[in-house]
Amino acid sequence: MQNQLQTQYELSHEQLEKMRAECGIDLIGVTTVEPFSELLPVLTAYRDKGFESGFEHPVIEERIDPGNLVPGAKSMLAIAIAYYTEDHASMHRPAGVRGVLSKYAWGLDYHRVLRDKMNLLIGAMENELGRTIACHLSVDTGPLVDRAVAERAGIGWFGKNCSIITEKYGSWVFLGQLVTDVLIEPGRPYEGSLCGDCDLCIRACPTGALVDPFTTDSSRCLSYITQMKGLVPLEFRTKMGTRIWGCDTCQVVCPSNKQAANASGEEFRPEPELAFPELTALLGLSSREFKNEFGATAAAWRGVNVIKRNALIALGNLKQVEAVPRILEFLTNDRPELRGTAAWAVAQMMERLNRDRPGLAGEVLTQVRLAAEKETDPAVQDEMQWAFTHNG
Ligand code: B12
Ligand code: SF4
Ligand code: SF4
Repeated sequence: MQNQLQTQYELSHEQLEKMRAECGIDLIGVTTVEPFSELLPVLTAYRDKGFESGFEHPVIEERIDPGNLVPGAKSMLAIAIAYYTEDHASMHRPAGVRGVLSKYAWGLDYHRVLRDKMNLLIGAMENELGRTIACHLSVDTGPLVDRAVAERAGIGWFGKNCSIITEKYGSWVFLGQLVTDVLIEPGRPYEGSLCGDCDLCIRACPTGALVDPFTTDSSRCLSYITQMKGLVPLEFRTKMGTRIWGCDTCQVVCPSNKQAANASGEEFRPEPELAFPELTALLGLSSREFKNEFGATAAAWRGVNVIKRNALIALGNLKQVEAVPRILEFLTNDRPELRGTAAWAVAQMMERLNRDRPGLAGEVLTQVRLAAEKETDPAVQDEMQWAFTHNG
């Protein structure tokens, strides 16, 4: 009876393992296309509590039903690609006044890398089966909950920091999935989370975004905040430190990442000038220059103004007095979030300016006052007013 059932599967795990290695995929798992019914209350509560970022696919019913994505869907393949290369560990901030991009944006944009590898996998499966297969592949921007798919396919377990943690590569992996009409035996998920009593990530999170184990309030998460448009809420600006894009804190502290194997591919090898960009250089980039320099990374999709705003915040946090003349130019910029953030950034330096450069301190206050008089955006006016009342 058991043999009869096994012969129904069209590809064995051995065949899949061979294709995985040939296609440069680090981990592969299989699950069914059964709906993720248990996620319905989780995703609904997440939305009702206001924890969503707005980057999630909007229709919850579609997020939990892989079977709808392909006619005759029978299985789902989950893949993981590791991105922590041997160079990540030895990377140091080069000299100069610099910010930092999250490690996930240090190499090539993972969306492209994973899509390419999954397309190779589709080709390999078609070769093996001698037929065209129906497929729906997605990485990040598809309807499915990538982490839930990976967990059910046995790729890893949920950490209390919400990340999928794998035995071999820790949580430094990107996830993708392929819904297909090929019947493959499903793998087995881990039996729950392996975090045990640890709560290091929850204690280390700078903003309290991990409001409960396994739950991130996006509106407090610096990964979201560095990507949001407009003015960053005041309470998070100093907490951003020198983060220009994303946040790695809850993964860096995780013991499961201490022994993580290095990524083997070349795609994510870091380039120090991009990983730790020079802050005043960022302020000077045009949209075209930004696209040329950062367009191939995962840090480019929100455009240059979000990056400039974050660079202004980082300069304010570093109290970079030398950058004051450059920052003051932004008080009359055509972007309200840059005008307002520039006022905040110089206000961070007033104590130091009053002490070390009183002449420049007076000039700063004059320029902020003049800008405030001309300002028409009420939110920016508030920022400038705030800068006046916090002038050291
Ligand atoms: C929206 C989004 C964000 C938002 C919200 C994050 C979040 N936690 O949901 C923001 C912008 C904040 C974000 C940040 C990051 N993201 Co993001 N993001 C997504 C996206 C598009 C959707 C996530 C989603 O659906 N969330 C819904 C909530 C409810 O899910 P969840 O928080 O993961 O919670 C799950 C578990 O907690 C579990 N659960 C619930 N209750 C319980 C109870 C127990 C006991 C257990 C065991 C589990 C459990 O069920 C939930 C659903 O699976 C996915 C891609 C995708 N399409 O899925 C990428 C994705 C999750 N992001 C990813 C990455 C890399 C990141 C960052 C690490 C980037 C960075 N360094 O800055 C951070 C991590 C922050 C964090 N704490 O999660 C990767 C994760 C890879 C991995 N190894 O897990 C993904 C999968 C993209 C990809 N394809 O590789 N992200
Ligand atoms: S990514 Fe940063 S801000 Fe977000 S939950 Fe993790 S530590 Fe907290
Ligand atoms: S830091 Fe501890 S609690 Fe957080 S994900 Fe890692 S093992 Fe789990």
